[in-house]
Amino acid sequence: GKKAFIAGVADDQGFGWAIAKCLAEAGAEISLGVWVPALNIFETSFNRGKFDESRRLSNGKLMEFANIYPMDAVFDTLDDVPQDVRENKRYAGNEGWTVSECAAKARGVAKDVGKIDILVHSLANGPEVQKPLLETSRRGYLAALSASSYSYVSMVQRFGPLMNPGGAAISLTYVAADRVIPGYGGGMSSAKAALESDTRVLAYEAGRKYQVRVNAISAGPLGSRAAKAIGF
Ligand code: ZID
Repeated sequence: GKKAFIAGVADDQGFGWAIAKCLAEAGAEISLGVWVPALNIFETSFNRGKFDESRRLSNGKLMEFANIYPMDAVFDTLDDVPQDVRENKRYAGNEGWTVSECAAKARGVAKDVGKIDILVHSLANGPEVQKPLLETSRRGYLAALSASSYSYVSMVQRFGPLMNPGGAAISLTYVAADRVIPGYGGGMSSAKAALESDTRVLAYEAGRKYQVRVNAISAGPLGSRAAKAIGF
């Protein structure tokens, strides 16, 4: 079976979960990268059976995850993590959650069970998404790009070497990258434009280097936590 690593699942409402479900139906083994501040509630809900109904596969079994890793895709290495984040109580209880450390953990797994075939980036964050671009701060804009665009570059960089030739990386984009969508502010439209351009360049580079495909899907609307937060 294929091995998939999916970053950006923290409940059963978003695209990451839906993709996990499809891959599980197709027989893939799935590992998750869960945003550190959301991990505790995700695991608690999971263990209490809150997701059991949506874990049910057509064969009657429940979808299982081979690994659930804490992850924060705005940090590449431990050196990048500022003191206040290191000491934050939601982060301090977890370790190895930067992108490079997640890849290193996955590599440990890969040694035992084989390399990754499918890499999914289903994450975005724009702290000022509710503000029009005209009112967006530099900090908010750069945060949107860091979480929503560079995070994909970082993942393909760090996970690319762990992927089987013929594998595929995929991210989720939005048409606001090339058309004006009022309400999709805070630099999120810019972030999706960067994501789409980077996807083309990464496809060229990682295609040659690792023989993997790199794509982005422009998603239709889904009532995820992220979408509800911006009233979409
Ligand atoms: P979600 O909240 O389920 O997933 C986002 C995940 O990102 C959450 O689990 C967060 O914990 C995680 N996350 C945030 N920051 C970090 C971080 N630093 N490190 C690691 N994880 C982090 O929401 P979702 O499923 O909507 O989002 C998944 C992807 O789909 C994102 O890239 C979205 O931008 C993209 N997407 C979603 C929608 C939608 O409708 N839900 C649309 C387009 C793209 C869209 O808004 N018509 C109208 C609207 C839309 C499409 C068509």
